[in-house]
Amino acid sequence: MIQFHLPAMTCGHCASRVTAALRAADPVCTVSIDLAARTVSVQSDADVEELALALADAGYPAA
Ligand SMILES: [Cu+2]
Repeated sequence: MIQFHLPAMTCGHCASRVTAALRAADPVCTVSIDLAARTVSVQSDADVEELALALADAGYPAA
């Protein structure tokens, strides 16, 4: 389980963009979002770096 804190993730629209970015990096990952805490938990065999890069590219850099 990998967890990222994404300060830019503020609403449901952001949450779906974050999910889409992670799915693009790893189609079979499991994504769980806590909007209030602005965190996303990802279950994935992909590289943490790769997931972080996908998030940053989508406009949601990890803090
Ligand atoms: Cu938003």
